[in-house]
Amino acid sequence: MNKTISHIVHLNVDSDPKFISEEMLSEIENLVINLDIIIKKKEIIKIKRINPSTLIGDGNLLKIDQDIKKKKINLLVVNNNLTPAQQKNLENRLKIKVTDRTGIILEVFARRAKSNEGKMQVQLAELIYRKSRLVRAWTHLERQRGGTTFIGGPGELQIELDRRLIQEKILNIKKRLRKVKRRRHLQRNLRKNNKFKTAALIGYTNAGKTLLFNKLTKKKQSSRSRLFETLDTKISRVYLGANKYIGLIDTVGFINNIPTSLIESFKATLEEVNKADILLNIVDVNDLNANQKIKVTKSILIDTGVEKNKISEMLTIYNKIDIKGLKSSYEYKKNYISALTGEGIADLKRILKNSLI
Ligand SMILES: Nc1nc2c(ncn2[C@@H]2O[C@H](COP(=O)(O)OP(=O)(O)OP(=O)(O)O)[C@@H](O)[C@H]2O)c(=O)[nH]1
Ligand SMILES: [Mg+2]
Repeated sequence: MNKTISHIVHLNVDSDPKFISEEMLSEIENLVINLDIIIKKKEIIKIKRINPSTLIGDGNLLKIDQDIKKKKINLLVVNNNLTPAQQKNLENRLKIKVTDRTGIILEVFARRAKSNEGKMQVQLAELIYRKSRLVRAWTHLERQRGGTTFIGGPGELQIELDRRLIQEKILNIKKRLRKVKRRRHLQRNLRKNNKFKTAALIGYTNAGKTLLFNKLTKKKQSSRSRLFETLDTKISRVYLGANKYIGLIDTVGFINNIPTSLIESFKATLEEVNKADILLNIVDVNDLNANQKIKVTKSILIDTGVEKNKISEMLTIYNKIDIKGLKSSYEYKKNYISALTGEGIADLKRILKNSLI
């Protein structure tokens, strides 16, 4: 079977918010590797102005074209968002499949989705993406492996779904998701009757939310160094001492430039977050982009309809203090923990107890 061999480009536009480009490149690299795609070349291209028709300017495209031929590359990944026209122009020009950041993120989500609800939400996001762009879908011979429609495999067949059909499917999934929402609502009411307060772990993907959830609840949810390991929401009790409990919620992680179709579709999952009494923003303390990621997290919360005061009262928890041996510099700081070694967890429980009860 022919492999997908890719070239990854991250465009650093002068006017971009100041995310560190190298980190952004390694983030997309990580996602692409997770899709079993070979990376033959990766580069950061600095540009002053974007080219409206292809995003990437002529000079750079020429070089990319040469590489494609030399290295037998069959997929160009652009770590920015492309308009449908730009995507089409690039494909026509380079004669290979081109995908953007949204395409890659949707594909990763599709592979990770396990529960019915997760699958429905990802499917909805894909349909919204496809409908708004009317891009041609690439049927995937690897569908059985959980892949979907955004990256071409071998022998792929290009099809275009009728817009009406897409719309029908969208309505159908939305209806099914509304049922999930009603069920959640009932469950929440039950919890309320039990006088359970809830705290939601939120934040950038890979920050350590699930490991912390496991530590606090003694559960064994899958926590791995893979972006978007968690897609479904889980809730479990945590004992805080003195006969006090809270419900702790673990949920899907966030990412910069998250596709709007995903935010739209994950509203059922994220509702749990909206209704939580307190939000804990888990941040990897070693992350060079930590501050940018905190901003991203806040803006996604706003987009998903979380109340402003809940966001301003959100607690930021710095995780992974065990890495780099910086323990002593965090020793007396509040909100600094290691979900791995358990440092700071007792303090965190105290903070939760005080703020919730
Ligand atoms: N060294 C160290 N590693 C940690 C710590 N917390 C989490 N990790 C690791 O970081 C990786 C990501 O952890 P997860 O718990 O899956 O992260 P997450 O925030 O749930 O990620 P998503 O589900 O993708 O949103 C895993 O490999 C964890 O073992 C920590 O305190 N110290
Ligand atoms: Mg997780």
